[in-house]
Amino acid sequence: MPKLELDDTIAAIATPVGEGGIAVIRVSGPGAFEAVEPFFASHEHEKLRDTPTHTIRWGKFMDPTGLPVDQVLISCFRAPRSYTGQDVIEISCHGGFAVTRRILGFLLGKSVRHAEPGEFTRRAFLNGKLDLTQAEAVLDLIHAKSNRSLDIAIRQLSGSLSRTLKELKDSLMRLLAHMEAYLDFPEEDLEAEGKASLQGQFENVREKIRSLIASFERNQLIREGLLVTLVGKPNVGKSSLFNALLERDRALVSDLPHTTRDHLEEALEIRGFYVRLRDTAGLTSEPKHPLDKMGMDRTLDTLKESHVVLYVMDGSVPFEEADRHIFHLIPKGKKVIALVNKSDLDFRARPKEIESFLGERPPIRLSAKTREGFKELEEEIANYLEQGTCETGEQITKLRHKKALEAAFEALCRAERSFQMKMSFEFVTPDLRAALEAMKELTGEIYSEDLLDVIFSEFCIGK
Ligand SMILES: Nc1nc2c(ncn2[C@@H]2O[C@H](COP(=O)(O)OP(=O)(O)OP(=O)(O)O)[C@@H](O)[C@H]2O)c(=O)[nH]1
Ligand SMILES: [Mg+2]
Repeated sequence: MPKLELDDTIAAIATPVGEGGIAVIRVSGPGAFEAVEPFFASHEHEKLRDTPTHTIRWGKFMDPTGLPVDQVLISCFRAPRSYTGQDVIEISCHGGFAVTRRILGFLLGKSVRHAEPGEFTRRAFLNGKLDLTQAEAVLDLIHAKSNRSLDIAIRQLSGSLSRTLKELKDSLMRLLAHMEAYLDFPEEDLEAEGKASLQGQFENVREKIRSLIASFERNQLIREGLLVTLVGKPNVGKSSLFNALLERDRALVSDLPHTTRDHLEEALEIRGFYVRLRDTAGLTSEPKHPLDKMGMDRTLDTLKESHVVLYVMDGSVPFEEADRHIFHLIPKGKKVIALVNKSDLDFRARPKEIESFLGERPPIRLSAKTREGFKELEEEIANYLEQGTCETGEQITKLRHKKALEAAFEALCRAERSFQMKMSFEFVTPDLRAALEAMKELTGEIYSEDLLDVIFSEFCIGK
């Protein structure tokens, strides 16, 4: 990406491409008002340059020959009270492919250029409207696929992570200031009380950083979705359960074994969590057809990746040795929820036999046909996610955050070790400073153009 300036004016369509009720074209920069003025005929014959900030004007967007292009609403925001911190105009026009292109086309020219992806938010960051973690939260908010990820993104955008990081930075600065004070007055001997207090400060910051790092793993499941896979013998009703959970006929279902040959994946939301549900080819101890074998190999690969395995049995037929065999194909350590399907039919599997290998947790009896037992299943999945993810306290969402915090953590631990070894404070302060720098990189107080390019290139144009 070329080096981006702040003092030019940019424009882009901020809404998705296609047809819709309205679309918004956003213009930001010192020349925003002048750029739109020649094309706007206000209903009240008012000039845009006289329009106060945070007001909306109705009128027509005219082409250079004076012919109307569309009826529009123009929202005016004057610097610094705008999203980017600059003069901003948002043109709300009708949401059509041609109309938005035409309006944008007239605006772009000598004094206005097309915005790069994420450039509006990049300007907001450069103008101090957002710190870097908040700018990243804008992207998380747009990409959120469930209520839980949305909650985390909005909290981060509101600045709650920024406040926690600021507290950590302040604590590190206090620690550094104490150490430096003793450096300046080497004759002053540090008393036991002072040492204990410094040690307490080290521990406090260290543990807070550790807890933030740990929140990354938990959040990964919330963001990227829990992979939940249905496995079992052919014909036990995996595809029927898949369809019933999705509430639509996505997978083929038949009473012929091996109906499903390849796995299918669909997203759904369970109690606010983003879940990726997978249907798989039925497993047998001895596949007869080469295609069955290929399907089974795929199922075994899927099992390795899964976070939760829904192990399905058919309660309407006697339990077989094959059920036990399949159960043992599930890799150790996976969260397994055992399901006995077809509860609407007579129960012919003997519970004792099932329990003999499932262990202490009884299976959930359910029916793809009547949806009996679905609540219990959803609860079990949600409980698993809540245990794994919903600790109270602040959370981080990006690998970048994790890496910066790990760098801060390591530097802090080095400083703490030197302090405990009673080394001169000259050997402690450089590591403390390194920890502080890592924290500043996290919030964007220290940044490089390359870093901004990486972060904002993930954004869509117009954000
Ligand atoms: N009565 C009843 N029939 C069911 C239920 N679930 C599935 N079936 C029937 O069982 C048969 C097999 O269902 P599928 O969903 O195709 O089974 P599958 O496990 O996906 O089978 P494969 O794809 O071959 O591995 C079909 O005839 C379904 O209508 C249920 O809860 N109750
Ligand atoms: Mg199937």
